[in-house]
Amino acid sequence: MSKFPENFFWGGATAANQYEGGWNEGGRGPAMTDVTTGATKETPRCVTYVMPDGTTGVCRQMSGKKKPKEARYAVLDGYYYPNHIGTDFYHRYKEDIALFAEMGFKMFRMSISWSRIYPKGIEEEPNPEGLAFYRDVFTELRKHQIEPLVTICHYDTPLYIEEELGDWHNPDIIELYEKYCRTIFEEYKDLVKYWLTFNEINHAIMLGSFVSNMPKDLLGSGYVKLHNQMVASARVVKYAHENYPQFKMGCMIAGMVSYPLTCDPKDILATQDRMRNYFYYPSDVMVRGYYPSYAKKIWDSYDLDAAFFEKDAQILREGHVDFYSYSYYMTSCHTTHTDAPKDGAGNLSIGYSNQYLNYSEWGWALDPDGLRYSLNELWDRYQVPIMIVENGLGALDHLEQDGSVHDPYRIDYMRSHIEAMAQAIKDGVDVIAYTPWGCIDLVSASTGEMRKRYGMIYVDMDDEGKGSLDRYRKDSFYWYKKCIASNGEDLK
Ligand code: BGP
Repeated sequence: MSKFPENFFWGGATAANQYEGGWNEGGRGPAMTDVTTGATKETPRCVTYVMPDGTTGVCRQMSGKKKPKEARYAVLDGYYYPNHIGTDFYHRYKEDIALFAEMGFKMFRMSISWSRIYPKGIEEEPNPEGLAFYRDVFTELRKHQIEPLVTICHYDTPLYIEEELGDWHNPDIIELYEKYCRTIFEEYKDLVKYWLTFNEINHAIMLGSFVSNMPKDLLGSGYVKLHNQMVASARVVKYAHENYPQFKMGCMIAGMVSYPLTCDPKDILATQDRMRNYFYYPSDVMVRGYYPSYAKKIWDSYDLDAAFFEKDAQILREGHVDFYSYSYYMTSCHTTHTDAPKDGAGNLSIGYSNQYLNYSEWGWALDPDGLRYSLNELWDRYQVPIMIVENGLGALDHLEQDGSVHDPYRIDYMRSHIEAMAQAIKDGVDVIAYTPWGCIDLVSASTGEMRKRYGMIYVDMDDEGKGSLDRYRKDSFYWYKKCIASNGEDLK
């Protein structure tokens, strides 16, 4: 008997801003990702803008610093914006979905670009061309018996909302998001059953884990932003449950999984704090329907008024999700002994080196046991079905003359994580889906690079946007196909 349940959702995951392209086609409006430049692991991504007098400027995307008030975000000559093309799903979705079907996908995670449906986010009527595009995509998936898993917002709130309306700090955005959701729910009710309200919703409060010495008010404002998003999520979850009982609604959390670096009890406590602050805080609310008791301490530490969070208790209770989903790439270590060596760059957090683990070329810890550990922790905490909706190895691949790509490192990574997932299922965890990240090569979120590839399908495109965009099957493509065909048994 297979270690995996019979209807297990094997598949892959993508996001519109990194994959779809067609950024200014079909009536689509811009998102922040369209004014974000390419970069490398050493140089940060920047957003570009123009001042009223015509001078231009850039500011670091993740620094927490904003452009000058009077400046307007703009696409400038002389910069490269990799998200404009992504890897061209917009024009090649049929070919790509056929490849996913060939691998045997049961589920495909993708996102809808909000600004393709409502270009600024504020229009009365949706953009019919945008609606038609996703209808065609979902129909194509259904033709191949692939279940869509749709992220409603994956790092791409319409730029107009970010720039003119004050982003998610402004509670008025909640209504705009609700309108967008009502539109897509009604439009795709016969095609889509599984929805994720926001990608990595804890992103709003993770800034402090990327950048040290962030100003306190900026960190605190992340909790306000997150609260508004969680209220928006709860409202649409409630609406979906009342109007589309067939829908299954999920949260999506960045897997900020931490270990204590030593057995010093101070490190144990510091790590517990960290897991709560960055990882559990949003899902404690979204799954259980209320703020955890430790929340008050966090609000106090940022001088935030508890009444602001508590006023929405009822809707949070009424709009809790049906399942939990998360991205899992790595773990990081934490300690109060600050002289310990740091683990360098990681997209999810900056921590301390774990002497028992190896690290990827981008400095991400390779830790399949951490997947099993986190699955068990999450199951014990929430007791709802769990989807692993992102996992994978960003690595340099080489396209051979004959069109092959030999990526044994990726196969090793996937094998060890699938084995860990099987062990977690044996431990008793209800895991229902595995959709590894970037199943087809796409633009990296943190660096904007193409060279950081996750796919089982290679896309001919480089960091400057040069390439034919042709698709090639990597060795991992054939390996994953066997894995799926055997329901996770054949991992050789
Ligand atoms: C997650 C994001 C994805 C994806 C992934 C890999 O945080 O949800 O959008 O990009 O990380 O990260 P990167 O592309 O930076 O390697």
